Amino acid sequence: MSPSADAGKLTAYQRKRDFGRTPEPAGSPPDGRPDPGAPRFVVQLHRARRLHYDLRFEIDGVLASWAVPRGPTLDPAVKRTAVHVEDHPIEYLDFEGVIPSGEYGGGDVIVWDTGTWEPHATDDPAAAVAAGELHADMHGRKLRGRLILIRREADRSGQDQWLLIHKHDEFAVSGWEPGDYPRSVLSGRTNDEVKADPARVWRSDLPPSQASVATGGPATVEGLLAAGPDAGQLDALDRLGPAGSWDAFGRRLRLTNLDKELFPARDGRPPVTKREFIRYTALIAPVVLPYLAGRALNLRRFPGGAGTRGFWQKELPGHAPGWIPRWDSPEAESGETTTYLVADEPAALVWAANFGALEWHPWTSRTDQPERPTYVLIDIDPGPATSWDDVLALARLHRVALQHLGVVGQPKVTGQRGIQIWIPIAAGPGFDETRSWAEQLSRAVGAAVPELVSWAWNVRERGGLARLDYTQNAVNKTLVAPYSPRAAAGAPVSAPIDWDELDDPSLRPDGFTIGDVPGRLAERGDPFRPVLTTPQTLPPVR
Ligand SMILES: [Mn+2]
Repeated sequence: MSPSADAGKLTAYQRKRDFGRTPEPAGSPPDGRPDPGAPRFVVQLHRARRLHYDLRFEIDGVLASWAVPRGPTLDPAVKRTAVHVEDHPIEYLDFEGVIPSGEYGGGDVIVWDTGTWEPHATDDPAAAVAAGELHADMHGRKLRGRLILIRREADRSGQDQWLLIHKHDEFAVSGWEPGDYPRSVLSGRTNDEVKADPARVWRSDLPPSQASVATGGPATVEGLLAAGPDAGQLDALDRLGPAGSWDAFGRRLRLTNLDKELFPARDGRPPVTKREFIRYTALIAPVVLPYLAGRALNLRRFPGGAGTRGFWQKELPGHAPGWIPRWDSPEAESGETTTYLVADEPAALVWAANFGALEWHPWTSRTDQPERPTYVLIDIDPGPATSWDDVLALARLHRVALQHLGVVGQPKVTGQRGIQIWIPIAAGPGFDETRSWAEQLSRAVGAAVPELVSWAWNVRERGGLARLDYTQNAVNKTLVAPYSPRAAAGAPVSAPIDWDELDDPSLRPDGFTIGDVPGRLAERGDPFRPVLTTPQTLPPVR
């Protein structure tokens, strides 16, 4: 295809929009270079004049697009109408936000599903579209298996009408309705939550890698907290006996052993019961979900309570309800975990809490690209001889190093003795690259304070010093999620903090608990939000 033909691909898209008013990306014409990765797709749920789903396939550097009023389905018995619309720019893949009313397509948009796809029975999908029939194998979080688009005879409306069906294959599910899965796979938010606070907006004045930015803050978190159980539902939880059914987040959850003391007493406060832990989980679920959605979740289970020895539970048990979102690891060999829980909806986290999962440890990569992390992790892991002041000093040095590099990273206390820093990146580099980057950064920091840090692998050879653990930057290695409780007396929480709180003399690594984190969030907002909205490219460490 000639460059001039490529340049014309977005003309219709750009002509319809005023980029001074809409937050949508203006997009640039494809540069003609083949993209090395598998082609991507996105489905946006768009509440404009009429609610519809926009199904977009990456083909030759743009997104070939269809508007599907009733949405794609996995149900092979269902035929859906799809209207072929103008190509959209690649930058639209992660567009989520509010298009002002009065503008073209005015309304709210979420990324309802995304992933990769493969054309079936053709290696020229553009020609297949031109010929009126496209077969697409979908590797999304919601959409799986083969979708088939077939152009219908032109009707009097003049619209380019197509039919969308799902093949009878192993991924087909009878009765499957897209409306049952209303949340964004990118942010965990619903259209209502995006409308209430379009925290993720597109800044068309910035390069694509930085253009998706947060305007978030307390208002966002208020909206998210409001998405949790209401007073009536919390009352119902309080009124349940030791076991029973609880309706929350559109699911009926079977809860057990609610009066069991799960976390031992601390600081003169009584032990924390399972009922209180479930309550915290439900309150926090809409806030924590964006950090978990679309990722395999490793659970640390303590069915006997935090005072007992816990264990890792990675395999989703066979008795899990059928609605629990899950992911089958394609790389799993025999004896390894094959099916992981994916907390794509808040009820799934409440189910895990009832299952004794006191700690939630998400993968750093998403299930659609398990070898491509979206966070770099820095773990300041204190040794027996490391004081809290030493941990703070190491955290401050990392802060300075990140500022020097112009890289955004956000700290959180671990709920135990340490501090972790999460650095958001655009999916692309493999784990070898992120691990090596974290090692270079931490070695530069460690060189400034050699008396505090050991690089010995073996804990007995560390002389009680801290370790800057870059090795967690690996597939299926995890750090505890923001806002996850820790299995310890008093139910401490791994709480995100503002960098300036390092200077607060009352800061403690295990000082925030499930009793006070919801109030702290309502008061101060979520300082970790940049981790969701800053897809960075790592600069060289120098
Ligand atoms: Mn649309």
